[in-house]
Amino acid sequence: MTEITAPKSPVTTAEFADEIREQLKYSQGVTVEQATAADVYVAAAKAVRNHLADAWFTTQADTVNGSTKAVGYLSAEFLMGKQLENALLNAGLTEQFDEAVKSLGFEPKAIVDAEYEPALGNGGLGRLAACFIDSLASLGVPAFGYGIQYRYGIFKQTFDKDGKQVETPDYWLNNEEPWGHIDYNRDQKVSFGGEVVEENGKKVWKPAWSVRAVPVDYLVPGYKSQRVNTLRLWTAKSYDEFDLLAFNKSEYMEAVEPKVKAENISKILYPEDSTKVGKELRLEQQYFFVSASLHDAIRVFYPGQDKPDLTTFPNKITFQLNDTHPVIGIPELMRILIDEYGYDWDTAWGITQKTFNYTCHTLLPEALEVWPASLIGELLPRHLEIIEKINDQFEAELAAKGVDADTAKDMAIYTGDAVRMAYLATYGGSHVNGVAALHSQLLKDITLKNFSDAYPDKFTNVTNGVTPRRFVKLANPRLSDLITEGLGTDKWLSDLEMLEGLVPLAQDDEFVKKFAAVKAANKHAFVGFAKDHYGLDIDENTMFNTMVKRLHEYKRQSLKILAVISKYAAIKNGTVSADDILPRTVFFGAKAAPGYYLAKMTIQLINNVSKVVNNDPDVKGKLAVHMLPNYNIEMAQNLIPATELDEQISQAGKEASGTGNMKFALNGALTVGTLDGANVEIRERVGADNFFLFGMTVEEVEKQYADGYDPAKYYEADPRLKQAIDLVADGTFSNGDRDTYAPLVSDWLTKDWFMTLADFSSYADIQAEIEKLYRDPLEWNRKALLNVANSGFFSSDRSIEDYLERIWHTGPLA
Ligand code: CR6
Repeated sequence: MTEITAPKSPVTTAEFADEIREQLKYSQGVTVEQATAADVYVAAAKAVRNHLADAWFTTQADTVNGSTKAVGYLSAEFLMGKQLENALLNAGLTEQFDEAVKSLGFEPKAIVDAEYEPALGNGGLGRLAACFIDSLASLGVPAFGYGIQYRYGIFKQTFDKDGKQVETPDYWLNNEEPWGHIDYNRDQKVSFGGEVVEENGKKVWKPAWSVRAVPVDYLVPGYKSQRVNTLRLWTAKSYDEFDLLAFNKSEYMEAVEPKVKAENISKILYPEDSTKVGKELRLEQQYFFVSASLHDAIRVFYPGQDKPDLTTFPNKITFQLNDTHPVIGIPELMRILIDEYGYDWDTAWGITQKTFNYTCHTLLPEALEVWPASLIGELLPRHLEIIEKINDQFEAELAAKGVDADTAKDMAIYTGDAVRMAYLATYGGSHVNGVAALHSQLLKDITLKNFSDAYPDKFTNVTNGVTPRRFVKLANPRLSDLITEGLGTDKWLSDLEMLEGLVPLAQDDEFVKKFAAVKAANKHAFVGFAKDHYGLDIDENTMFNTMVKRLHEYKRQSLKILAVISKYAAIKNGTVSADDILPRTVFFGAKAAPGYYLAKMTIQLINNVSKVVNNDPDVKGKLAVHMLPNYNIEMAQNLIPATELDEQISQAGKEASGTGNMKFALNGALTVGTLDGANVEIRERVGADNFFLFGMTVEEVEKQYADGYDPAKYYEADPRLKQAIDLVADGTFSNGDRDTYAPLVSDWLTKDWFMTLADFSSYADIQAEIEKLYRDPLEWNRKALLNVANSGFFSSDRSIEDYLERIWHTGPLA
């Protein structure tokens, strides 16, 4: 990797303080004396943004004028997290900021904390997109992130007195948002509905209504690359402010209807994760941002040209489809090329197929989007015609390849009543990738097997990664300093595999003790964070054991809570002696999709186990459980560095990759996990001795399904499990009420689709091994350090390099 020395236009502390003062005065309209932390945050954000402007313009110019193909990352979600610290780091202004802010009489941390976290994503997929655009900029690759500026991000989570999840809207734009630049002059028109007619032998779409897509540009600064890319998020505006005729008749609600309808499109992020939601509005959102983005790319790369030569389009930009959400882009590009620019079908198809690539992020069949043809026909009639024609062509191609009729039928993109978006993406693009080695293999063997048989060369893998700038440097400054000390350089931040240089230091007891001291300090800091944010009193002399991720049955928070209950019961019964108890604090963080009944009930159970356990004097100092509300990036940045044991316990074959697992390993937690997703690769790299493996393999899971899985058998066989489930059933965690968790208990005993019960015994058994090691702090920390040293592979920089080589075939700007 080329080392480019960073920041342009360095400023002194005094100059930066002046810039903040100016922003306060001329843009916020307050004096330094009047300013609050929130004012200073906005002023500092604008000041740092100004510093990035020149590099942003140069990057844009080089992107358009150069010969390096750009990357367009089409994603319905970008879960960015707070921006200020990251922008300062990448602009090389952190120290100036700290000093400047102090000179103005503020604490730097208070200013950074005043930012409201933008939460335009659900979980892993959205955060991955944010890590990828950070890495693209840091590697100097010209790129655009394209998505939606939702007015409401993922809901805010609180709990009611019964421990149930309560969702409240996340109105993040209620606060001044200094990063996004709204650009009314580069808008796009996006149309819907109506009909297709024939005019002079040509198909002409006569849409019924249109919305105005207005771009909001976010700067994406690279770390030490001097490059600043663009994240362009579209917001929907109405062409008709209101209907004056209706207004004059006092029909006020009717008068604003068109505006409301248009603006609804970018109003809210669907709070679903790995689940299919077939909603009309969701399809509108997808088409809205994809259509605007494709037109925008043509505008950017062929400025001022009425008749651009779009056969060169795939040389200008390659579009990555982040899951199926943007797949409507395939028929949309066909439509643009044929209807708007007059290309013939075959030329248009050649361009389209070269332009797109598809990343699949799931193994759950229900999470692959399938749209009713009637809905597409109503909303996008021309696109449905194009999809039908793509399907005809596909069928002919399969027949020519000798694929039998039954198989071809199974592979249909268009079934007559539905459109399978994953199949459309697989056929309509050049490459398909999964997000971890195991996942990509299972896609080929199971989910997309027929496609892999017919088009083996399309399939590849790119294992996910996370950005070390946010998730090590910013989240864990103490560890970062120690790594820099150990390696004698901070270059590891742009070349994470350099962490391997720490391997020999794992044999140096003094270094391991320093590493242990970092963890202890992070735990101490988290205790303060938890006190401030949640009012909790946490005992830092306990093992910090964390499970944070979306609440989903396949992730098996149930397994963890049942193990906690079983431990609680053992302490209560005196089955374990006081000396044998390893004090633990268990942290959960998880949002459940609002309509996901069993997931919400699991949250309620965790909250009530927490209430009972934490208030029971018999287990005081030995076991505590906390369900932390509203898991988000900020919490991740604080909790992950403080965690000692991380839970990655999904049923084998269900978690496509996971990225939390990578963040924990890089921050020196040991993992207890199954052979699932990227756990497999983490374990391979950190070493089997430094990973707590338990549970069934994919093959064993498949065999159980085939043989007819019976969860009750496991309930009867392991008294620990039986006791835990009985305590849930008998009302111990519901004030004696036996009905509260009856649906959950019944699901466990009769269905248990993700085989929590079958894996319980091996999960409970491995706890002894975990606790034994924890009692030897030097050995524990040695292994934790080896996790850090061997996890450099999981940088999103490496993921991007894999995409460049295997899929995009492009590279950094010259
Ligand atoms: N839920 C996968 O489930 C993966 C991320 C990013 C997910 C998870 O294992 O790490 O994508 N899938 O690749 C979807 O969102 C469909 C996720 O975040």
